Amino acid sequence: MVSHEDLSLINSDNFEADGLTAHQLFGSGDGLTYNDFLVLPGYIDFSADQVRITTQLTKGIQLNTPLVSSPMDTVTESDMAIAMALCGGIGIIHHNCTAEFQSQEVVKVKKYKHGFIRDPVCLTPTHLVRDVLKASPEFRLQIRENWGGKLLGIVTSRDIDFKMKEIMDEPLEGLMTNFADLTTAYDGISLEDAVKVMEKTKKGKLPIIDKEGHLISLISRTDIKKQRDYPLASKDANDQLLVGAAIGTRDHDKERLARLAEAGVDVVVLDSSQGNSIYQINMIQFIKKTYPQIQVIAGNVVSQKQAQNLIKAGADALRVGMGSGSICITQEVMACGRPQATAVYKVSNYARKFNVPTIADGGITSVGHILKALALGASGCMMGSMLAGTTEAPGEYYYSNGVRVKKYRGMGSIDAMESKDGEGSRQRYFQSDNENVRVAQGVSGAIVDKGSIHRFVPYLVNGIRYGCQDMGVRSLEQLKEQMYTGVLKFEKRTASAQIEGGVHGLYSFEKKLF
Ligand code: CPR
Repeated sequence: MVSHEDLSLINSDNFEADGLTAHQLFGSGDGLTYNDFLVLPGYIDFSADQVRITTQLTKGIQLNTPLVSSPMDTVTESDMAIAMALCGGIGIIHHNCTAEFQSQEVVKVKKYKHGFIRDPVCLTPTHLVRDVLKASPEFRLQIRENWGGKLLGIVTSRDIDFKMKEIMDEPLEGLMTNFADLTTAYDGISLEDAVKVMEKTKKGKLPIIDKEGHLISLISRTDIKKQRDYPLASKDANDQLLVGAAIGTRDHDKERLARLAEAGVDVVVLDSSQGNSIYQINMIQFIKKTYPQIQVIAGNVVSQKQAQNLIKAGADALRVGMGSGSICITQEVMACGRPQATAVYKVSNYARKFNVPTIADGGITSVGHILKALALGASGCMMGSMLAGTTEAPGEYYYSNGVRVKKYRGMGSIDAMESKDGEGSRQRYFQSDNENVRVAQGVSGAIVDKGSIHRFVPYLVNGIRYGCQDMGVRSLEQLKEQMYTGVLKFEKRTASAQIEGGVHGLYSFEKKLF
């Protein structure tokens, strides 16, 4: 039985100092990384699925999850951007490529329609069965059209798989189902209506064509059955997926920007390792004046002084980080940068006075790091290595010592800067196109196969929700509010605390995350 005195004591908030406020944690002048501290747990009176993780990516764009894929040529092209947007985040298409390629990738995301296959394999009537196998080894969708693009017929596995060996050298002409016998639908049809047509006609494939009969896309019954819903998907007012693209700040980037704007890009990232420059200020002002509909993420910055210039110029969000990336040797080579936790806290604390969201970029290697970045005031988390190695990342898998891996490289690595279309990458690090001696700021490596973004990102999303629950906050806004008002408490971790916090003392173990 608790006595009266005990009750009044227990009801008073009369604690000795227990934990540090963020202000105290970062007040000492030491630069801290995500591993140098922990958040103290709060009070739970709600379930994890009640946690709202909606956030502002920029002043004008809200996302349902705070996750952003980095504009790197081994991380984000259209496949990644589509998957990220479907899962509630956003992908930023890299610019280590021609302006034409980059804007096409943006178009693919904007034109993406859930359930519609965007690039069905197309061959001509004179192609042979063996060509079908080459073009689409798993032969899921064998469509054929003439070179002008008009749909003439369709070949599916049912037409060829029984007698495959005997007909290897037969032209498709005699095997296909002719256009006249096909059920097709016109572009613009909704997925629901298309499914109804397929149910009625009992067809497995429904080609979608335009008024002239050109093939636009394809719907496949088996694929639809595999489709899931994406309730968190990031969409614009026209119901199209959101997408970003990176650009530099040179004059000819204005041409790139014009193409991206025409393609319908929602947000551009001014891609520089040190964003506090006259070039970037001029570019922000130019974009805000010329394309007011496009949001601008400026950066990278790590100090309040750097942030001030870009906010003044009109940035809609700031990208924070210098030297914390997994592939990065900037701090070693340039002697400049800042430990990432300090950078995120300091810049976010300044930018919030102007309602400018910040994106913590680089150095995230776990869900815990995402949570810490958010707890320090970031509104979004940009990731490279976390998302590289997934099915949707550009590049092919290969085997290294028996392990299935994909390439992942820094944009300032020699490899990226010397690549054919590596101008974007060179610009990010202020290197001229015909420099005799390059100064690398990153390395090139490999990442183990992580499977699909469609499995990995939901794991991150759930992890964020459970983490917020442990901290006792029901939303990312509440997380920030508690941090800034000093309710959320932190603690530094000594070197031995970090060892204690990891797996230790085991002879062997398997780390399976989801
Ligand atoms: P991780 O998520 O892999 O730790 O870091 C990705 C971030 O690293 C990128 O979004 C970018 O800001 C930064 N980055 C990319 N290439 C880099 C090189 Cl070569 N050097 C320094 N930072 C780099």
